[in-house]
Amino acid sequence: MSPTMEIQYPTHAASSFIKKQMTKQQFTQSVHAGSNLANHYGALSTPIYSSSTYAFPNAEQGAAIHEGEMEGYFYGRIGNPTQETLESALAQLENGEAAMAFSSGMAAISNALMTILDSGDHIIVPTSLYASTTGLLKFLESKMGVEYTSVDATVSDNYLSALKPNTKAIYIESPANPTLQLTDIKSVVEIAKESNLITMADNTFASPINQNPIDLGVDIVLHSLTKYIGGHGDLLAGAVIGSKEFVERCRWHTNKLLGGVIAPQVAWIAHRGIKTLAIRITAHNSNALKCAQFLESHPKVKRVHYPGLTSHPQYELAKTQMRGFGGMIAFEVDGLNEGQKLIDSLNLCTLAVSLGDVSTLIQHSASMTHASVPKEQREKAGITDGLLRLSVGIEYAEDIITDLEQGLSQLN
Ligand code: LCS
Repeated sequence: MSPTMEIQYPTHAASSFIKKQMTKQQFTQSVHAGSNLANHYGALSTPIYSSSTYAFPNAEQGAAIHEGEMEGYFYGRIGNPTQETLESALAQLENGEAAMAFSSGMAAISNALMTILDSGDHIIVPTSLYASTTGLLKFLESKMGVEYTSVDATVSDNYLSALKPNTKAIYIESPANPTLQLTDIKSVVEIAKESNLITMADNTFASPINQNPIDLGVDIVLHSLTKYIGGHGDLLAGAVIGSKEFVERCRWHTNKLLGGVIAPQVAWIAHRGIKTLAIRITAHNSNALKCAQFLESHPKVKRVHYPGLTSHPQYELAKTQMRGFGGMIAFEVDGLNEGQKLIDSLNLCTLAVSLGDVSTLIQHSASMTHASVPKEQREKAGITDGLLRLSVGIEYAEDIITDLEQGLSQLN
């Protein structure tokens, strides 16, 4: 095996599709998005503004800045120049008008949901959903009287059937955690628009390089920046991207009170991550396709869920709404014991939750990320006991495959 680390494009039809669709926008924008040299003495890397408060020029302007009537910084909970650089980059990458960065993905999601939903409102969400998002909805149900309905989001009409007079918003997670199920974003947006509903999409699994929900008509995009955007497993952060009006409500109305603001140091690391996002995602896409093809051909693997496989039931849909198929794979072995045996015998693939890291991570969804979901609901969402989730890193693809192969060879 060659020790070089060139990005390998397999000769699979799907990978030439990925290569063709990645454009100047993804690569050049990643490197430059958000930078504003003139505002920072020409500094190529926006400095970390480690200041919690900002002096007002005078009393009159101080009052105007404090009330958001005049542009300017005054207190770190509302914003900071380093944070603004990150936010501007995120808005550009997702083709949104504005963005706000938060201290975690959950801080972003809870802020957006609480900005939209009032007591008595109803929201429709996918059954296969990040478990803490489901947990948050249960929390909002018991604390605030918000209603939610979970639907199989692979069938768009299920959103239509779940509509109620008090439905306010539709929530999409595509590809979904951990099953990689897709939602037909355009057709769900159509359903929402007919009833004047707000659509929100968690785009964490795809990343803005592979998919832009706003281009498909979605109103609000959510991200855990902890994953691909940070990319190195060294930070926690999140973001809301949407219209200027909505983002300003998240900032001035909700976050001023909830306070889940991103630290300037973390905003700086997240922005640095964006500079290599397109090139990293290209490597994740390419490696994941190779791993998925290997797993699909292995006799100990019962099923592989990866939207870039031609055998995936939503492969055609994936091609219409994604530029690349991402670095996440779910695959099934024969039950919990075999799954645990496999993850315990891997050497290169690290047993850890989270995802989007440059290192390959593997976890067992039923006992880890989705352990809080009752078994019956887990199975309804396609999370079987033998389901393993692989976040394929950017190591040399054959090294990841060799590790998976030796682990699988130890199964019965
Ligand atoms: N959205 C998705 C799709 C996620 O996978 C996660 C975290 C979040 C939002 C929340 O982001 P955070 O607050 O952690 O920045 N997903 C995790 C996972 O699958 N394993 O560990 C965390």
